[in-house]
Amino acid sequence: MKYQFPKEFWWGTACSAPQSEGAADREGKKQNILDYWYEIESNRFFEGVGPDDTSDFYDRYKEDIALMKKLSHNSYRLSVSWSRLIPNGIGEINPKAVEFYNNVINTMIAEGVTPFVNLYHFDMPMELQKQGGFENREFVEWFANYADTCFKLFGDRVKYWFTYNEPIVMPEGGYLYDFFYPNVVDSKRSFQVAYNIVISHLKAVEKFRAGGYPGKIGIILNLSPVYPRSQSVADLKAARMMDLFVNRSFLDPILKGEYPIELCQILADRGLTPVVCQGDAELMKRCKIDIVGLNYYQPRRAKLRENAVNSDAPFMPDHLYDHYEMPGRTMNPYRGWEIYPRGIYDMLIDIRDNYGNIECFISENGMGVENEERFKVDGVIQDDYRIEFIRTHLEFVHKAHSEGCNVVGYHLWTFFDCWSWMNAYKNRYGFVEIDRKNGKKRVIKKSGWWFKELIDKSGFY
Ligand code: BGP
Repeated sequence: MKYQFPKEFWWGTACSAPQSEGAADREGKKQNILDYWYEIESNRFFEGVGPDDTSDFYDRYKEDIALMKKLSHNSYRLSVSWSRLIPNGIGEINPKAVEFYNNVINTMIAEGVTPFVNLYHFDMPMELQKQGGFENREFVEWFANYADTCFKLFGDRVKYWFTYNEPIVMPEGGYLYDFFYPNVVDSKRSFQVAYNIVISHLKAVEKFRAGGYPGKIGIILNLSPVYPRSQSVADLKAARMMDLFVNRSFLDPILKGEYPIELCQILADRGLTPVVCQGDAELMKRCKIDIVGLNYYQPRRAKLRENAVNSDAPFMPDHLYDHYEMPGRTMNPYRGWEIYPRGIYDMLIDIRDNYGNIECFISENGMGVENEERFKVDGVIQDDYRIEFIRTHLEFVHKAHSEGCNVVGYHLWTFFDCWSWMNAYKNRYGFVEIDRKNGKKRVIKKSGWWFKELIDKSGFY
């Protein structure tokens, strides 16, 4: 075997509650921001498909978990829907939700699929959003209590917990660049949101430690190694700026216990420093995690800004750099993301060398493709491009592992085709097709079988 992985390596996939469960307004669940956003602006969602029309995991979890087992997966990351478990965000627990998550967790364990449970995947309960959501400092207590409720209810069986998936998406998408609800465009508010999320994560970790729950706790971060256009001082500086905002802004406070001084200075110079509370700095130093999940899809490339910033424009991080489109780069044209497998290696080396080689795993990696039905032969999608994508990335994961990176697993995004926010069902990512024309029938794609063989052999040639 040319690429042999350890026997105990985690193999599987990840998805989230809002993208897979469906049953958006059934059995006690109340609205989250996605349900609400869709209600008021369905035009922003591809072909008008909303969060009520997903993979129906709520009703079909048994069938789906059986399929995971069939494909030899030993782990799966799901998320708890906060607005299903605690419909108002705080207060009463929904017994139907407890029953559902208990059933899912128990079924997974019975099938030999270890549950990795994430607490927040972009789905703020609407009742909390109405009270300011992340912008309200009280949020940190709301989140910590929600996390503690989950630990108490499921912590006897769940051994891998994650506070957030891609926390940067909320300040970036929801408060800066208008690709997520609540569509605020305001850097000061965005930095406050980012800061409050970090503190809420720390408070949840504190609860986990205080409760003495067994298992590990971590967070899932989406990282993109940043490459400069050239070695010119100006391009290097642009890359450093981009890196500070897209990677270090969450990595450093969470893994090192402090923000990069340079980043603090940039915000201070512009009067954008978030409001902090007494004790926050100590909390940051104290509450360390056990494991970090790394989502990797694309690299980022930076160059010196080519155009001056309009002096009327309020500050945005991308005033400090420009995106660079490297000639000859390989693209996934459907998603508009560059494909650069070496980036996964550079990211892992960064964690090894600059973050104490903390235990980590690839928590998302994948390729969304539009109109996959055209690749069907005898009813099965022949997704050789996905196999190629995974294989080339895994070669670099293997290289990083053999060079001492503490990487313990690989999860593809995602198990079955799912609803992807504004892109809805445009791009398909799954090992398993959801045939929407035939009652959402599950059909394993070629890549699903290929990955099963890889897991069975703990590697590939
Ligand atoms: C990640 C998210 C996932 C998933 C994936 C694919 O950023 O954690 O929720 O959606 O990206 O991206 P998209 O759905 O935008 O194509």
